[in-house]
Amino acid sequence: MSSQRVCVSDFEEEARKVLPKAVYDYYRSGADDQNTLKDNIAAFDRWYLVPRVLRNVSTVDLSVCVLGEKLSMPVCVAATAMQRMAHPDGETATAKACQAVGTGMMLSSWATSTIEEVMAAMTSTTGTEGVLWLQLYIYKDRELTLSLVRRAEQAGYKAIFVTVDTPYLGKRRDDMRNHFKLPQHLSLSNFSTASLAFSEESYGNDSGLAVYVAKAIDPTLCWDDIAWLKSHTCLPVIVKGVLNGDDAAKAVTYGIDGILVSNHGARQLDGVPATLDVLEEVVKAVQGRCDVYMDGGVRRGTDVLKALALGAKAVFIGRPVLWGLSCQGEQGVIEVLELIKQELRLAMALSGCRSVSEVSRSIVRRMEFISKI
Ligand code: HOC
Repeated sequence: MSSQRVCVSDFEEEARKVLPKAVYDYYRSGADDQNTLKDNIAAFDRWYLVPRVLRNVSTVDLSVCVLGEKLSMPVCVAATAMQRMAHPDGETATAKACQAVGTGMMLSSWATSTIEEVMAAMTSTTGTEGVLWLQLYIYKDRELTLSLVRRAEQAGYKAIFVTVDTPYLGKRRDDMRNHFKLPQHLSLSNFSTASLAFSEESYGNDSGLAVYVAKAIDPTLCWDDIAWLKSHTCLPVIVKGVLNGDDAAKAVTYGIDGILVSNHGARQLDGVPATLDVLEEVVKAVQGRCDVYMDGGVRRGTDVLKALALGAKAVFIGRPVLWGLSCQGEQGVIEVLELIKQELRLAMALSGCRSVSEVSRSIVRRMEFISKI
């Protein structure tokens, strides 16, 4: 590992220097005043770790089973769009890195590599099929939506994560100021027409992203569409973007296979709680009837441990992976994943947890706010 990069923010700092401004801004930013963006990270400091001692932590097993697949750690790669802006190899480099580290990757519908080529790249490193899940947006055009699902099924993807927090795109000021659009040599590779591939000449004076979403994505989405999706695939369906215990309980009644507590990297509705702060509410609401995952603000091994203690089966990381990819392609992503893995191993050992199953609610305590009346 490069001696200069000892934590995720070292990768971010280097990525900021190598990326074009509009690309860095797009990856980094959140919606509106970005209060939730800051809070996703700050939330982890509101929880203390309360270790157990004298437990022989000479070996620590980080492995976990996620959606039926054994992974080397409870840290997976979140869907982030348009990764070839970060590095020429884009999503294929990220997939290979995941395979090298033994974890799973969620591929964005809006990838700059196809569903099939990402699976091929991931499989090529070890000869065994990689653990890939498809993140799905439900388009106004339902046939188009199902064609993505079919392709994922045929390519050997293991689950569908359906995004439910994006009836419209959140207001991202930097993207508006930058009139964001994809660099000309790139397109959303899973689509064949210029308008679906996000490669039109002009999107007017706005962020092209918001224009694209408003045109293509279905804002009428409701629970019946989850039932519709489930009726059209045999893959597990996980609802991505739940922040409310009542929604989580409702999702269970629709037979979903998991919930991803997510505020979309704080890129949609600003002012929503940090994901860590609602995780426990969701876990309580589902009462063990499905697995609960979380993303948002995870930057350190201790963050992962806190999320596991509050009931997450695994966490997903997005921006840290983009920073690794920007710094050094596949190798950079491997370094970020290994960094967090080693930090998690140390945090577990120092907390007296020898395996993920030994991580319990009792090792975290929320910092109390003292009122100054
Ligand atoms: C082509 C439209 O999930 C994000 C992505 C979605 C961006 C819109 C892409 O940036 O949050």
